[in-house]
Amino acid sequence: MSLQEFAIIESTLREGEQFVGADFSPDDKVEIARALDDFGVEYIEVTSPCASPQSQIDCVALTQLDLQARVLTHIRCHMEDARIALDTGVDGIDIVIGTSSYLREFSHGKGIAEIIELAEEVLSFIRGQAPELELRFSTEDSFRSKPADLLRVYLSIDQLGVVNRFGIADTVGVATPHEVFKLVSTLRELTAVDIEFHGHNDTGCAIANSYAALEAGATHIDTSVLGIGERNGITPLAGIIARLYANDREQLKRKYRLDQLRVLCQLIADKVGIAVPFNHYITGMTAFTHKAGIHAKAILNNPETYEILDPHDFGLTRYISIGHKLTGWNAMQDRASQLGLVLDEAQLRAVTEHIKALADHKQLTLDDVDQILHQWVEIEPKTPTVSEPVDPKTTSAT
Ligand code: HCA
Ligand code: CU
Repeated sequence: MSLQEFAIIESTLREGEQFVGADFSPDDKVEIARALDDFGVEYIEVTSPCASPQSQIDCVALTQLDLQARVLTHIRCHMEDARIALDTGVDGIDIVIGTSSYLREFSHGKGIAEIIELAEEVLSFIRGQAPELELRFSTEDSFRSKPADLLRVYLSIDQLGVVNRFGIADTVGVATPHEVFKLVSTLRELTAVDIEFHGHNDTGCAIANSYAALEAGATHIDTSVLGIGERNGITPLAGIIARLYANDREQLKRKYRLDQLRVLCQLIADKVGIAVPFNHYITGMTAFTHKAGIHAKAILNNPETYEILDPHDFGLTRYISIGHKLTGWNAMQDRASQLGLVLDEAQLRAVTEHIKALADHKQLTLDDVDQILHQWVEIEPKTPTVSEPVDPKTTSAT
């Protein structure tokens, strides 16, 4: 059901600030929030106002930008944090507390009963102060928590009737899609409130896990641009967009301004001092590059043969790489026609063989290929055909 109706909680300004290279200035945050809003994410999650004095000022400033997106902040399950967050004017508060034995023992030191008690106190307090606020409660390290503990916590809090949403967090990136599907399905049966999934990418499953969460009935997915966050980060925005587009492209085109994705990735890459990875979903340099002759031929006949994503929907174009030994004459024909050169099939096959042989010994640039094509037209006159008599004066100067 949730694949039909889901929302993105974009956490570049919260989880993303936990990326080692991120140090967003107040102006950066405004610029990023506006860019995310232009793209059309439903929520923007920002760093806790308790993190530092400037974080508090920035959090308030972001709530005053008049964005379409709802602004959420993220706090510990803590009365003082709750008071400070309530004063910021955010649309919603995301609360988290660790439930795994690791975090109970080595982080906050509380048992399950204490966690429930504290959560009830904090959540009821917030709800009493702000009846309209969107309130989410999440367990941290959900997948290394005992299932019985998790359910005890969620069910107790559900009975209070004060939260809009439960969160499940794969804090260390250990979960598999199957495990995510199982846990979200169980929770889906037990509660009527929305369900959010937050997945780290340590073992490369973040996108698949987020998708599995939606398949199991989750309603909200956390992302960050380029996936930035603690360690190697969380579900990358472009990655889950690609996955969801492959499921229902019209829905994605309606919901988001897909042509803004590249700008967004470049903006964040610049701000945190990295390049957009070459193989990043949709926006990486090679995401729409085709190489082998067999692929190129089919792509030229019908791009859907080797593309599940249409680059034009993202304001991008495909590129067919031709200066290499795997090239084919169909790709060469396409390049020749882009250059306004007319070569017949025999010429194209011959020039392709020539280029393959050259590429066995050195790397060729597109300029090299173009030059060879131009020269080929001059030195290898087109084969005469009956319908097109050859005028020796014009064949070499096409
Ligand atoms: C962290 C906490 C968190 C919280 C996720 C959430 C995680 O920074 O370690 O509140 O949904 O990964 O558990 O990001
Ligand atoms: Cu996280």
